[in-house]
Amino acid sequence: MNQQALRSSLSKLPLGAIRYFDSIGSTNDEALAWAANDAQDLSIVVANEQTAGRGRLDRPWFTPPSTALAFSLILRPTADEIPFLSRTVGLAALSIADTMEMLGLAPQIKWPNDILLNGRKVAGVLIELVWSGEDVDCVVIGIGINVAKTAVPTTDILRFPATSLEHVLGEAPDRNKLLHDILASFISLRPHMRSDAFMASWEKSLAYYGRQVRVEMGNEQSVTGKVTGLESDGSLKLSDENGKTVTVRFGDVRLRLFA
Ligand code: BT5
Repeated sequence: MNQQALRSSLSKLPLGAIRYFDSIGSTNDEALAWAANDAQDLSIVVANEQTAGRGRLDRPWFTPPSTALAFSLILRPTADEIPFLSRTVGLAALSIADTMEMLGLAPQIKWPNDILLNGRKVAGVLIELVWSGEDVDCVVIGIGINVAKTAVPTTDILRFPATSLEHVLGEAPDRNKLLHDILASFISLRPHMRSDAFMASWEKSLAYYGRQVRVEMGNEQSVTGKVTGLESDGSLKLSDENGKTVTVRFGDVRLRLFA
């Protein structure tokens, strides 16, 4: 990733500052420290390689050099946005999905934070918060996308099948252009995050809509049911075997093939 090309590709977007690293532990760690300090709204940290990239629950996120897009976007939410912060993961996922659609692809959002192509994970989102007392001061949105085939980890570390843009498109798209388009899409969707239309398009992009799934919530706890949509805070709604609505706030969703 050429830093100059990156900066010039992003120069027309209304971003805060940009920090670029050839190699870093995790862009989210850098962004969290920056956010706790003086980062402006829409500042970003971009890396060509991560040596300690993280997913949820400190799971590893694999980002080998020059193969992937790994970045963290810092938001300083306005008072109007604060009540809707739990929708941020949808905002990020829809920005990625919209950009992939512009490439002629058919992405789906596997609730809450995965983007799938042909049923395989091509990207993940990790949202972390910086608090000031009892208030949220900043939101850090970490995004990892497998661009080249070699970004995809070997199957033994995967919890779910993975793919890359190169696998699906036949060639790896330009990472600077991809980053530009995702950020542009994020910036244009952000003012609509509070609307019902935003929730409708998020629901429309959901993988497994109307299908039977199991949601694993850790500590050997799980629920099963048919995906019926999203609550207004972005929680997943399932209809259980008795037709009762069950709401899930966190977990890993799996399709139940023999339900
Ligand atoms: C995620 O977590 O999917 C969130 C990933 C966020 C990564 C970005 S990169 C920029 C920023 N800086 C960071 O340090 N992180 C963010 P989760 O749903 O918990 O999925 C994690 C699981 O995905 C792991 O346990 C692996 O099984 C699998 N995995 C790891 N690397 C992968 C890859 N490159 N492609 C597909 N799956 C992967």
